[in-house]
Amino acid sequence: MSTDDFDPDAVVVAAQTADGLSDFGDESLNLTLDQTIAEMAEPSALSPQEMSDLVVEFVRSQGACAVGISTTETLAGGPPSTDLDYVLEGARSAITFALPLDQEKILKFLRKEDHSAHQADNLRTTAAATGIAQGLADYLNQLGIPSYGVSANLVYRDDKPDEFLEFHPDVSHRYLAVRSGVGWLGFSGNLLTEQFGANVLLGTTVTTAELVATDPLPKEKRYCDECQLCRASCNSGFFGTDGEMTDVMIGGEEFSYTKRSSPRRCDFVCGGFTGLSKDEEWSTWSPARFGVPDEEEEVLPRLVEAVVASGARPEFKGEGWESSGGGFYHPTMVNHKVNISCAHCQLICHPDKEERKRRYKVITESGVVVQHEDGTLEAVSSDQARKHLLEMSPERRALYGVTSQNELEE
Ligand code: B12
Ligand code: SF4
Ligand code: SF4
Repeated sequence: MSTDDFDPDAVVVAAQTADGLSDFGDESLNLTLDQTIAEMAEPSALSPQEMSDLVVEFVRSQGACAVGISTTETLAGGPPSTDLDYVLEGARSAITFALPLDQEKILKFLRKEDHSAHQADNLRTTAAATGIAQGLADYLNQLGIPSYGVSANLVYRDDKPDEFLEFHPDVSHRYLAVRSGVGWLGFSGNLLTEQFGANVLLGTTVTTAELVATDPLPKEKRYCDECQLCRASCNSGFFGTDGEMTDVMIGGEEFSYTKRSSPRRCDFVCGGFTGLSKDEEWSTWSPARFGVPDEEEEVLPRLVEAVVASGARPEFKGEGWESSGGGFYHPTMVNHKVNISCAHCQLICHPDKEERKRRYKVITESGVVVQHEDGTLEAVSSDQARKHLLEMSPERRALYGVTSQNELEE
């Protein structure tokens, strides 16, 4: 048929038969088209496996490097943060996925060459995880399947007095991810994926759709060999040292990670309020050197002191839309930004053990960070860092956690 013979009205008439479906004369063509139209418009035409394939493809097509599905059956008996009903009544399944962080930016962050680029990548990947989860929920909601996009981070339960500061998540992406095979929980408690190790961020969509659960990662793909380089690169004392583990049962499967102390320790260091190593030879990106107490009950008062001091220091610098500016807002603080200053336990954990060792060397040989008056950060030798602080006024030095000159001269 040439384009001159084409009659669009004839096609419309042919397609609009009494049953509302197509009639092109050819029976086999009719069957295929009728099926396609029904499937395209009616989700119930899809089997649970087809619907599962669809949601997995949805998040993969948006950049997920690993995806898993958990159901109320496979999450049964898990900790409270595996209860899907908490965010969506009648929920039956959850799709959890991992988004990789940029490796080049991670290496520059660990070498202390560029703080802002990795932080910006982390913030945008977090936003993308929330956005993809919400996008899938929007899609399913519009197909008539009630669904909910879980925020990637910084949403904490506040149901009981003082619960907010316990940092119990609405839904724990890690628990859902490990149960559904997105990755495996390492010694650090971080979720380790086969391809990018712990260098990923996680997202979840909760749905009332009946989906087919995926299995936990097979043994041969669980690479954590308890090298403990995560613990060695942590200046906060977050990870236990006595071999005690936290064991969690989820849907009849047991998962373990090292016993950790209060999340306040990680807040202290990863939030940028302090960062110097015990031997004073290297630091995180924090220019402050408040000591993290060994005694658990002393951590919170010391953290409060360090947080107050940080408010009077210049903001971290970072210019232009490609940077993270002076940090990001956290719900525990009003009108004051915090910065990702460590994340060593996550960023060091690459599937290749030799790469983990290289990253440990990089971290411990990258120097000590100091802050200039305009807010810029610079990594220098430990001696230069002491000199930098000695040249400050006592008042300004106190903002970095140094209250006596002797501490620097010893
Ligand atoms: C709270 C939180 C923190 C807290 C506490 C960490 C923790 N305990 O897991 C702090 C501030 C310390 C923290 C630090 C970090 N975090 Co964080 N954090 C979260 C958050 C919001 C929930 C973590 C979680 O699942 N906790 C539950 C379990 C794992 O914690 P638990 O203490 O062992 O739980 C025990 C009890 O508390 C109890 N329990 C569990 N849940 C609940 C709920 C209730 C109501 C009750 C009563 C009890 C209870 O049962 C458990 C067994 O005894 C998630 C986002 C999310 N919504 O999932 C991100 C998340 C885990 N964080 C992430 C990251 C990257 C980090 C950091 C590297 C910092 C950074 N730069 O971003 C460090 C890593 C520290 C570490 N090794 O864990 C990523 C992890 C990615 C990965 N590959 O694993 C996540 C998933 C964010 C994301 N969307 O990607 N984090
Ligand atoms: S750094 Fe080593 S011990 Fe820690 S989680 Fe990764 S592989 Fe496991
Ligand atoms: S993010 Fe840093 S301070 Fe927090 S647990 Fe990991 S290594 Fe320790």
